[in-house]
Amino acid sequence: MKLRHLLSRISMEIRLFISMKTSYRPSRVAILLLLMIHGFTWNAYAQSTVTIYPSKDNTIYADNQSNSNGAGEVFLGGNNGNSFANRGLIAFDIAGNIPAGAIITDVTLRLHCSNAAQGGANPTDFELHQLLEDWGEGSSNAGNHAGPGAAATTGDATWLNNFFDGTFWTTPGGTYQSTASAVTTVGGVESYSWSASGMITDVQAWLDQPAANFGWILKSTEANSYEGRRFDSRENHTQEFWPALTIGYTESNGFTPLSLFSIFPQGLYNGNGGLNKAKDASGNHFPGNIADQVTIELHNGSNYSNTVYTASNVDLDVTGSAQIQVPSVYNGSYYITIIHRNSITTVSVNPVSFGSGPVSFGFDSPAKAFGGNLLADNGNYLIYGGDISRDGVVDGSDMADIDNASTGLQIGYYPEDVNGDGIVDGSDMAIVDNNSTGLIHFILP
Ligand SMILES: [Ca+2]
Ligand SMILES: [Ca+2]
Ligand SMILES: [Ca+2]
Repeated sequence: MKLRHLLSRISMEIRLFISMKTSYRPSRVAILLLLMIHGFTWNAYAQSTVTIYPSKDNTIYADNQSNSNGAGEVFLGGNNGNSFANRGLIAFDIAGNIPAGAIITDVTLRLHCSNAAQGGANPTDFELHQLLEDWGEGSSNAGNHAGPGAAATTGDATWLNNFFDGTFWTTPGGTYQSTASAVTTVGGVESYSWSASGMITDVQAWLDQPAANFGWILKSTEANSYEGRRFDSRENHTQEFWPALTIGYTESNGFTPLSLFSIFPQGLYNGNGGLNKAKDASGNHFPGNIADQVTIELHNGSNYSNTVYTASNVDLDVTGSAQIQVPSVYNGSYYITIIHRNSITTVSVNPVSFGSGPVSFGFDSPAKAFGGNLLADNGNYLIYGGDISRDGVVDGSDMADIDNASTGLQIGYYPEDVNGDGIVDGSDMAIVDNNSTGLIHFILP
């Protein structure tokens, strides 16, 4: 079945289900389709993991500045016995292995140390730094020992050249970011992992701008002699020992899930961390665990008067939670605004960043609402009720609305029914009266 047909079938089934005009019960196929759609929604932000091997790796030598080891089975890092530094260069094809637009969540580099100076007696910190200039891997091969390196061939990186023998590093020894992206202490012969938030930043940048992906330089702190380590390269005859970069990422597939929690319109609050279901003349107005509906707006983070996205008729469940899928074209920072049919419009204290994964936000403390505009109730915080006219203030005009409706014995799902029990009466007036005395009004950025 085509997705469009499937969606229209589901939409029809839902409309029938909600209308309740007949003794309609959703068919098994409808329930199955709803489950499928639910699963589809969750999978819309799928987590994936991939492990890739280097696109190139090499060694540069401080003492033999025209040597290299492009095609060798190993690369080196750390100071040798004469306190000359060796540095490893390593790069991975990120954009060729991760879909564009993905969000990087985890990065781990595993290297196999196959030889350590003095048996690894001096555990040494090895740092990964982001390289800022491109470099090459030629056909030089220093063999298994690799210590002094071999004469560089065309295109090899050396201490002086990023591409032998035509172009030079801006900074001899490699041009790299001074702050390390990750540090791991290396002792004896075994496998080691580097994993830190700086590497996530690097890989995300390389995915988003492949032309700036020059990989990392691996170097020790270069403070002592005899701290050299030999690591297996991508040319090693044992694939198990190749450098391996494991990357976790999520794909938005067009939507960012927004999960809102602790949305408690005062009138519906049950006094115990949940909401009563709004009623009409014949009982619960909404099916299932839906308490009421709200409108969720995203407003420009630097100009609140600009509404960039609106989701209307969003189900608010009895736990005070609501979920929407925000099109991922909205990837900036936005004020989240909650609009309820008879409550004070309430706004997040700051713009919330979209575009880097699922967003979760709750009005669970005054510090989360702009202007601290929430009502404390035994450890929970409520959205002020009683703005029936939806003009941003609870005052005499809202009282007049209730007065008129209650005189007419209004029963049903009406904005004048502030506490949602299906009847407009004095209990609704009490909420409006209190909040009007407190001069409750909206506070917008
Ligand atoms: Ca190599
Ligand atoms: Ca009002
Ligand atoms: Ca009422």
